[in-house]
Amino acid sequence: MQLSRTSNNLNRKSWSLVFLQTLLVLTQTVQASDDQQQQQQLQAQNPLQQQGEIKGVSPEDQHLYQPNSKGLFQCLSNPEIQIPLWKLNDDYCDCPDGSDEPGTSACGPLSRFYCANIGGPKLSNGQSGGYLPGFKVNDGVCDYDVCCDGSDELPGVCENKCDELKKQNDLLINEKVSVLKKGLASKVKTLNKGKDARFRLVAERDKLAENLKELETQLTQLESQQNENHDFVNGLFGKLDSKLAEVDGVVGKVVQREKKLDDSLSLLDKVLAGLSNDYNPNFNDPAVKAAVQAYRDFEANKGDDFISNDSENRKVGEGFSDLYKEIESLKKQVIQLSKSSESSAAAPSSTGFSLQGFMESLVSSFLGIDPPKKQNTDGGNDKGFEVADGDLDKTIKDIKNKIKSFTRELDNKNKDLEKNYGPDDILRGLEGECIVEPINGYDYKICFTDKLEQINKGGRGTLIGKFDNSELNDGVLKMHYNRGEKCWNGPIRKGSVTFQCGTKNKILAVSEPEKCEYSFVVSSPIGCFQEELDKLQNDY
Ligand code: MAN
Repeated sequence: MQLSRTSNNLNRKSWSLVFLQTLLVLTQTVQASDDQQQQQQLQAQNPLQQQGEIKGVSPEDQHLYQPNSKGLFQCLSNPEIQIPLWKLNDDYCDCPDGSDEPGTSACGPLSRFYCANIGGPKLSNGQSGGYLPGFKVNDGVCDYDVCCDGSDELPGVCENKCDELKKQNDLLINEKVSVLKKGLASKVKTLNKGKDARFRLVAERDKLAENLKELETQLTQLESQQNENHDFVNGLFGKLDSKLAEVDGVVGKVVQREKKLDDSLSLLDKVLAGLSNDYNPNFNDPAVKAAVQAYRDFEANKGDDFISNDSENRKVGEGFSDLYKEIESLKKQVIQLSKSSESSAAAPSSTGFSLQGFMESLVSSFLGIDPPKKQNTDGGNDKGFEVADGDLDKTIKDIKNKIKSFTRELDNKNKDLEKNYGPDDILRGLEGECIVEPINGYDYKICFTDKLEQINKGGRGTLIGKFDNSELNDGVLKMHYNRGEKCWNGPIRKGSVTFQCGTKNKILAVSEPEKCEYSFVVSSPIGCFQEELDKLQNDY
């Protein structure tokens, strides 16, 4: 009995346990089926989650929304946070990264919404499908620029415009392709002109460099010839001067000796005159009588020019001084004459008169020496002293001036060759071309490789800048103009020109984003690039 009661008790307990367990399982099953039902119900009600696809997620990202082994969704950037699937797109933000609400605006800018845009135009990413930031979803605005299918709003709010927009876009693309093709064809001509212009400039630069070299050689020759000639004339007159000094010395000595003789003679004359007058004839001294007689005979026959006087001696001295002066003046004339003849060193004399020959014979006969031998550099045909028109100093001066201006010109050409005229020097192809457009009360004038001007109604042009350089960035060509007129109370004016593809050169717009800094948009064939055409043709 006891045993059976005990056994009964045990059975009751076991049954209770089994019952409880069964109840628990049943409750869980009912709960799970409630969850599933709720989820199914929500899915059925929720247009944001249809046909097993998570709304707002691109086809390639759908797999990220597969439930894990526990049947839960793991937030994409925070996998430790796991939520039941029915919480996806339930308009409540559960995940910190917004990944549970791709099809609603619940997570604001954290989430992003994908719209498929089937049949729509390709977007800038090269695909039709686009992404909108989450806060633009269900805001009552149809964001057709990204979602042409209108799927960013609840059904019925935005009609699908993908077909219509695709047609419009196709027209635009076709137009763009046609402009690009025409522009590129015309660009080839400008490119060729640019290449020719560079070629010409290089040829001019090389010719200039060659001329400059020739002038420098000529200058060196003329300068050394000038020095040589001056040395020659100076040497010649140096010898003449020393010979004259020698002769002057000898003549001086002769004059002095003559003076001494004159003095002695005067003394003797006085002595003999005294003797002749004062001797005593009563003393019969035959020697005295003979001397007196001889003196009286001499006096009677000597003539007027027997004794020289000082004035004659002076004349000899003055004669030498005049000779020196004449030689000095002759030296000056010779130097002048030699300069003139040197200047035409390369040209033979038309007169046939040779200064060198003349000088050599003149000086040599005066000196009684052989004429000096001048070294010839041209095989014996010495033209250095032949007389012709012109002036060596002037020729040298002219050559020096020419060298200066040639050097400046060469420098400018080299600088120009280093300037950035765009890819393949294309801007050189627009050399000399200008375009004008009236905008905002001014005429704006762009001369491509020259000046950029703002012309007022009175016709006065204000220089915005002179062409300086260009750059090509991301397929966009830009020219820079610098060093314009100073702005009143402001900076030096400058401007930039951005090219866009067009069939003609035309100023489309101008703005002054900063005071006296101007920004132009110009359509031109040189703004067209094959890469852009290829991209358009490949992408659309
Ligand atoms: C002129 C023009 C303007 C410029 C002002 C600056 O009016 O060149 O573009 O802004 O001068 O004083």
